[in-house]
Amino acid sequence: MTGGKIPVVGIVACLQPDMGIGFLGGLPWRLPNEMKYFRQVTSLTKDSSKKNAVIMGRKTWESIPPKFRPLPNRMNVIISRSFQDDFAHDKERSIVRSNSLANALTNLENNFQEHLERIYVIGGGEVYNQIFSITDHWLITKINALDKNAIPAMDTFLDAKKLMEAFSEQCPAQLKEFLPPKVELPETDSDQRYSQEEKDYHFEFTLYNRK
Ligand code: NDP
Ligand code: 53V
Repeated sequence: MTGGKIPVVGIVACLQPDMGIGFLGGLPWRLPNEMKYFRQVTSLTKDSSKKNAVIMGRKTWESIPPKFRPLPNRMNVIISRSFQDDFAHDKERSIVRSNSLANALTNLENNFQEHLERIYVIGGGEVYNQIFSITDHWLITKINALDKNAIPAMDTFLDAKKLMEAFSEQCPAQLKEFLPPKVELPETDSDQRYSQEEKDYHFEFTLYNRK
């Protein structure tokens, strides 16, 4: 069967207002409920015959605790300029190693179109910076520190200007519709937003579509 192209979706958790995403190669926070959302969104599909692919930079791959990688039930695509091959697929482990983002996307499109529902780009900063022109959607978890005097240290950021130029935030109902029905969302708050508090943070799940 042939179809349109596989949608490419950026997924990221950012601390407001500066859109910080990382520190010293790791995440600046430990938020199990946000991680659960990330796992469900990237693992679940609307069409049960399909899977999702997750594309990540080599540094993000290396920062995932070894016992959690490859991320289960997803095709894990790691990109590094030092890899030899355009697209080397280890089917047993569901890992692909690719020497460029363009090669990774082209090969997924050409060889896995019928089997993949979405391609999620899961980080980190260098890779996000390259995908504003090719993503169809962004799933952004907007995190706020409850105590404005206790902001964690961050050294990696999402380019908010590039995001705002090309994408606009959708209403919460659109987010719900976009996600596979089995993704668990918190109750909506008084503003009808999907938000929750965890540890020292408040966060909100949002969807941005291309303008
Ligand atoms: P990345 O994870 O973006 O990895 C960068 C590496 O990816 C490069 O050094 C290169 O590998 C490879 N790469 C990038 N672009 C290409 C390309 N076009 N073709 C081939 N290879 C490419 O690193 P960052 O340091 O920017 O980001 C890591 C940070 O992001 C960490 O702090 C992490 O915790 C955070 N993060 C945060 C997330 C969030 O949602 N808050 C999500 C994911 C990560 P090589 O050097 O081998 O050539
Ligand atoms: C995202 C840097 C939203 C992500 C990446 C893949 C990530 C990075 C990482 C560690 C993990 C800490 C941890 C524990 C268990 C399992 C994993 C995979 C990780 C994950 O170190 C990410 C991400 C998140 C969390 N949320 N919204 N978007 N791209």
